[in-house]
Parts: sequence; C-alpha cells; structure tokens
Amino acid sequence: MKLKNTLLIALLAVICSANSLATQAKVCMPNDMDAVKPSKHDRTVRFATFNAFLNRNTAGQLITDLQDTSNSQISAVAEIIQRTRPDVLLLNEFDFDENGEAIALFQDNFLSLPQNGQKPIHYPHIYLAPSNTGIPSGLDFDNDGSTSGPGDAFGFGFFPGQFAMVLLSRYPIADRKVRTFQKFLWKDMPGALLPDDAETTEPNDYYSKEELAEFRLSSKSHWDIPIYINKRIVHILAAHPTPPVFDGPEDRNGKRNHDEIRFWADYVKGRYSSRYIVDDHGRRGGLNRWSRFVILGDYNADPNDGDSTNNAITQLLKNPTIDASIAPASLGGFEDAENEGQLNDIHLGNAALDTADFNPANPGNLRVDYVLPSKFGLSPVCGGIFWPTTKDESRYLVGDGFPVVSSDHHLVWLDIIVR
Ligand SMILES: [Ca+2]
Ligand SMILES: [Ca+2]
Ligand SMILES: [Ca+2]
Ligand SMILES: [Ca+2]
Repeated sequence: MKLKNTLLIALLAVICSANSLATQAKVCMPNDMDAVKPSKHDRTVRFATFNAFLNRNTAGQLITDLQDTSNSQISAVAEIIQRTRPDVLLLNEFDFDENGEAIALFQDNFLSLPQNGQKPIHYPHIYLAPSNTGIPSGLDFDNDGSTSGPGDAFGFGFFPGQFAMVLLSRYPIADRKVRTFQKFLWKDMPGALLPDDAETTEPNDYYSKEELAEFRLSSKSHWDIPIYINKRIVHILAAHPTPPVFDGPEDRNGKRNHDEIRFWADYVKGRYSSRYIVDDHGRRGGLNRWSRFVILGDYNADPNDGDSTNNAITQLLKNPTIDASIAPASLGGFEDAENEGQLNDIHLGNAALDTADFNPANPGNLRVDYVLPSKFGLSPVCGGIFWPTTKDESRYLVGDGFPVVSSDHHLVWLDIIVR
C-alpha cells in the first residue's frame, strides 16, 4: 500500500504537469488490479486492444503451441483476457492461418478453460483475414540484391501471415459488410510521404516506378469490421502499422507508419478526405460523419517519444471526429519507467500512459496501443492498461518486459457507452 501511495503522489504530479502541457486527456486507470470490475452501465461496452505476442518464427508453430494447454506464455495471455473481460478485443501479432485453426484452439484450449481460477470467457464471433506480412512481392524492396527475404514481402515477415491480427467479439459481426484494404497501393494516397533516394535529383524515388506499382500501404491489413451492438452499428477499425524504425536515412518505415495511420485519419474525416480510398472489392470512400467507430490496434507511434515521423499519431489524437478525451493508464507502467530509468527518464510523455514495455536503453517504454472512439454516438467512460505493479497479486502475468512472460505490450481497454 505504501508503495502505491508514494507512486500515486508522484504520478499525480506528473499527470497535472503533463495535462497542462501536452494532452487535454483525462487519465483513467483501474485502482485495483486484483479486481478489474466490469462497468455497471448496461449500455457500456468494453473495447480492448492487445498486442499479444502470439507470433512464432515458423508457419504452423503457433498451432502446435496452442495444442499444449500448459504453454505458460499463452496461458498468461488468456488469463489477462479473462481478468479484463473485454466485449470486443483486437489481438495484434497473432499468426494467420486460413482455416482459423489457431484462433479456434486459443478459444477452446485457453479462453474456455479457467486460467489460475479465472472465469472462462467465450467469443462467439471472430473475424480474421490475410495479412500482407511475409507474402513475397517478387521485388527487391530492401535493396539487398535479392528478391526473397522478410524485407521484400508486402509487409515485413518471414512467412505469409506472421504478425497478423484477429478480432474477437461477444457481439455479432456484419460479415458481409466488412471492408478490407490489404491491397490499397501507397502511391494512390494523395501527397503520400513516399521515401526519397537522396543520391538522385528525382523526388520520392527510393522505390522504383515498378516497385511503387506494387507497393501496398498496409504492412498487415486495414479492416473496417461493422458489429451490431444494441441495434447500432459500430465500425471497428483495425490495423497494425509498421514500426517506424529498422530503416535508413530515407525513413521508409517511419513514412509508411505515418501514412498507415493517416489512412484511418482520412477514412473517418468525411467524404472529401476519404474519396481516394478504395477497398479490396473496388468500392470507394470512407465512413460518413454519422458513423460510430472505434479504432483499435498497436499503431507503433507515441505522441511524445520514440521515432515517429511528423508526430504520426496526432493525426488520430487530434482528429475532429475522434474522442481522445479519456486516456487509459496504469500504475505499473509508471513504476516500470521509474525503476528502469535510462531513456524513460528523458521521455516527455506521461509514463502511466505507456502501453509497451520496451528496452530502457532504446526506445524506452512507449504509448503505442490505442482504443479511440468516434465523437459521434459513443461516449468513453473509463478504461485502463493491464500493467500491475510489483506489489499487485497479478504481477506474475507481466514481468519486467524481457524475458517476455505474456507480451511486451499490455492490454488496453476503454468502457464506452453506445448511444
Ligand atoms: Ca531484397
Ligand atoms: Ca531522389
Ligand atoms: Ca514513455
Ligand atoms: Ca520494463
């Protein structure tokens, strides 16, 4: 309790200064990790995003691992979900297989079984689709002289579907109204931040004309998944933009990350902004202004720290159609940054808002995972980040970051009233 009080006082000081400077968002966190309680309001729906680190090094390995109900990492991921009990949950970094075998095994062998005495949870509605990761392009995107390898795939990956994503829902999914943007070409975004080869006078020519004719914007996929909640339609907008690092002075990944985020910013901003957008079935445009939506996912972009290009995430946090007024937070994230220091000490952002537990030497902990509702028709109530402190009973589910116990990211949730 003492530790919690000390932390809380320090945290409140940081929140007050952070609020006056960077964000106007209200910080919201669960006050007791041992009992994350579902909201009482009957129209309140819990939306969550979790980069669950359920990717593996080879195709099929995840399915093999999911057959072993004693797998400790997968059990820890499942227990976090059972404790937080989201109604709608996006999992990032969940390897894709066409038949949905992996997600069925995750449900049957883990979520449906009590983990350390937690109540099982069942998701009757699932959405999954192919991801650009690991699909060979046949081109030499990373300029290493060969056209095979993870850097030449449409999205970085060692096999098709690595690092993919899946949506789990207690509410029905309007399957036939789902739109995917897996194949949308980067060059078709007006004013795209196409990287430049500084050695030539031609602008934006890091990728050749032939490469740009094939280069897909989405490193995984972008999905608009409408779900029915109490006779309303809420569009889940799911994506996982590429990390803005692992590149050179041309900043190809930083620029792609920026534009992958911009895609949703334009998609929700109305007819003029979204008119260039085309889905995988050739239908044009984005959402109209009277649509309810919740953006979910790991966007690999922190509003204050890390290596984002042009402060990419502010395209969403300051978007006129998005309500970013409630920022989920945790005491555990605040404590971890205090304990590990290094780059965390010079970060500008409030460490209680961090969602990823990264190497303190570089880049430090970051806020990269988001649940962002529309202003129209939805009202965020409160939320949190599942990041228990060293004094919490459930600490064993998260560890210090490395080695990874459950994931290097933390589940983020937001309770939202659907009006
Ligand atoms: Ca290559
Ligand atoms: Ca050039
Ligand atoms: Ca931080
Ligand atoms: Ca850590």
